[in-house]
Amino acid sequence: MFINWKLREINLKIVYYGPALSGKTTNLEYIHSRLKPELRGELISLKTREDRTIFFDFLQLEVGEIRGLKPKFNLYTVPGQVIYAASRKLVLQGADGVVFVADSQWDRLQDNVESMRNLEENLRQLGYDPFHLPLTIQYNKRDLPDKAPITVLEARLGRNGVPHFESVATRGIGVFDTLKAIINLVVTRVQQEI
Ligand SMILES: Nc1nc2c(ncn2[C@@H]2O[C@H](COP(=O)(O)OP(=O)(O)OP(=O)(O)O)[C@@H](O)[C@H]2O)c(=O)[nH]1
Ligand SMILES: [Mg+2]
Repeated sequence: MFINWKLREINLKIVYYGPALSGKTTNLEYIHSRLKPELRGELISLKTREDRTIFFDFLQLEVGEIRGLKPKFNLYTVPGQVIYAASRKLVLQGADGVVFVADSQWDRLQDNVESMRNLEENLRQLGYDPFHLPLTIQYNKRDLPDKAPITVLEARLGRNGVPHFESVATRGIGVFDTLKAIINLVVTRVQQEI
C-alpha cells in the first residue's frame, strides 16, 4: 500500500499467483477487455514467444473510493513456471492481496499444491503472515472434462475457509466475481489500517 496524500491516491497491489498455465494472464486479459478504458490502463505483458509470462503482467484499475482517497488497484501476475522462482518472489513483494489461480485438472493437482506452498514460503520470507494476507482462490478450467471436484482441490490446498470461485477464465466465467472478492477483502483491510 502506498498513499500519495497530495494526489489523494492510494495504490494497492493484487497479485495473481499459481502454477504454470493455470490461467493467470487470461484473467487479466479478460478484465482488460471488459473494462471501459477510463477505468483501466493498458495491459503490459512481458512474455515469451509462446505466450508464457516471463516476468509479470500488469494492469491498473481505478475504481471506487476509500475514505476520500482514489484507489488504484495494481494487478500483477507472476510467471508460474518453476524456473522463474526469483521473479515470482519479486512480484509478490508489497502485495496487499493475492488471488491464487488453481488449475482444476487432476494431473495438475500436485502443481497446485506446490505452488501454494511456494506462495506461503515466499510470503514468510518477505515478512508476511501467509495466513493473514487477504486471499481468494480461483478454481479455473472448470470447462475441462478431467477436473477434480472442488472438495478435493480444497482439501489438498489446505486453505479451507478462504473464499473461492469456480471459473472458466477463457470465457470470463468467475473472473469478475474473483476480482470483486479480493478487492473487497483488500479494501476492508485498508480501511482498518488507515
Ligand atoms: N480450457 C480452458 N483453458 C484455459 C482456461 N483459462 C486459461 N486457459 C488456457 O490455458 C493456457 C494458459 O493460460 P495463461 O493465462 O497464459 O496461463 P498463466 O497462468 O498465465 O501461465 P504462466 O504465465 O506460464 O504462469 C492458455 O492456452 C489459455 O487459453 C479455462 O478456464 N479453460
Ligand atoms: Mg502468465
